[in-house]
Amino acid sequence: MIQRRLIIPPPSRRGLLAAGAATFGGLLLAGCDRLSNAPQFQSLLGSANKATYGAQRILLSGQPLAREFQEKDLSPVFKANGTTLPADPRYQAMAETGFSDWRLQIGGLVARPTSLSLADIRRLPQRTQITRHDCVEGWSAIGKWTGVPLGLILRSVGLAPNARFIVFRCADDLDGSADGSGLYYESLDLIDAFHPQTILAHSMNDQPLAIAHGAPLRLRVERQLGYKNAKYLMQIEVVDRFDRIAGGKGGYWEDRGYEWFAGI
Ligand SMILES: Nc1nc2c(c(=O)[nH]1)N[C@H]1C(S)=C(S)[C@@H](COP(=O)(O)O)O[C@H]1N2
Ligand SMILES: [Mo]
Repeated sequence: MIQRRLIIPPPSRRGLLAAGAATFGGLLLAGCDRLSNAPQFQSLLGSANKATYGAQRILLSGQPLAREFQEKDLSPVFKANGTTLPADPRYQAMAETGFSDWRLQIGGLVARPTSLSLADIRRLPQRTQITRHDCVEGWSAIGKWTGVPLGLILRSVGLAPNARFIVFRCADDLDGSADGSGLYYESLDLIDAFHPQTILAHSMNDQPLAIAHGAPLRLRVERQLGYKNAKYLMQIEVVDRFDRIAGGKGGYWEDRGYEWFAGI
């Protein structure tokens, strides 16, 4: 097993709270129907998945935002960590053509599976945020991220009623395994997936994402530790459970002993 030095202690109490909230969210979905059937609510939501959206709005009303910073706070150097160039020749071929052939696959428990090009993603409504990234190895850096809110994409593909987690699959195999067992992946519950600061970022500090930082697209989930912020996104899969995926713990580092709920 790969050893990393854990400096930030695992927030086990918040982990328990979040687990409880996720279950509560499932229960709430049924009860939200009445609210989401109200006419003004319907016009607000358009074709979005109403029950899920309603449940998320209620749950998130008590969810704090991660602190946002100013331009002057940007770190002069933002360390690149973990993979800095995926070895997969298919990835490198896409990088050579500016990722024009790259597509983000979105599937699993969704009403409308789809795939999006980088141009598609740049055309959607964007959010920019300046936040601090905290790695368990004990370093932090402040960066500016621009991308599309994950919640917006999830609402447009429509979550199935049994959707519980969002799994992110990446292009890099950290172990260099031949069988794909070291492929980086991560997962979030719906609370973090629909959090307003959870974005799929294509730009960092006003520039297209560098390869070292996860080009062409990475997850930014600002209330969780660095390793939850999956780089080199290839696929998003909506699931009801993740215990049958890879090592069963919901992420590459989780499978190697780290907390799944890596709240800061
Ligand atoms: N696909 C992928 N995502 C990843 C990693 C990785 O090795 N591969 N490392 C994680 C860790 S531990 C950290 S701290 C951040 C580092 O992001 P950065 O390279 O932009 O600093 O990415 C996270 N996401
Ligand atoms: Mo990290």
